[in-house]
Amino acid sequence: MSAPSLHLYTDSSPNGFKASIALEELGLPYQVSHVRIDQGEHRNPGFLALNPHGRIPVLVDHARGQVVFESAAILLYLAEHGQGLLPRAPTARWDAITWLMFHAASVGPILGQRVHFEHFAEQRYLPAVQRYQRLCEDAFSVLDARLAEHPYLAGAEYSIADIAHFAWLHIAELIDIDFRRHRNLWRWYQQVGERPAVQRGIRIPEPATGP
Ligand SMILES: N[C@@H](CCC(=O)N[C@@H](CS)C(=O)NCC(=O)O)C(=O)O
Repeated sequence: MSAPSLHLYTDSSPNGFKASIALEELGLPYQVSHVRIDQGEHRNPGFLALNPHGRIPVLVDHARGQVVFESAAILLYLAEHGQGLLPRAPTARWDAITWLMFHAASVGPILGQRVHFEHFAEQRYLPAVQRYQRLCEDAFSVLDARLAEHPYLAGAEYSIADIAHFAWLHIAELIDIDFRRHRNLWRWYQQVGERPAVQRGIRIPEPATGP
């Protein structure tokens, strides 16, 4: 049997999970290469030839000779390729794209900086910690208000906008960034997290076995 056309380069991380969840949701065949960030593999010349910014995830579609990086672009590519996860009706479609971009431009970077300053920075710089805690709470409030009015971010339909947000909120929860008081966001988070494809997607790449 020939290898699947879609090839995902990823690591166990929020941006990587967006792509693997979408692939699982769409039921598309794909192969996975585990790019171990902790071993600097994202700085290898072969990987930099795919993404000059040296970040996962990267999706290669061998059939079309197409390389896509940036997780939001990968989600749009997969939605088009797999014909799903993006509503067809124009209003809901643009709502999904709007919330996807809100994620890409605001929620993802804010959570990324918060995690860095709270957990990984060599020194604890309180103004930065407080700034990203405040920005994070603002973003959570915006999401909570939207989800008070609609079951999903694009409205009635689950979409790539939900996948993008879920992946980062999953990491937030794992490291005890508490958003339960945002009750609509928490309800949505639990609901999305129960989806079998989401459960599978957050286990990719599979943990290595053996030495
Ligand atoms: N805006 C990019 C961010 C990608 C990103 O930062 N990926 C992280 C893993 S979640 C990474 O590759 N980090 C390696 C590094 O920062 O050197 C996207 O959405 O794909």
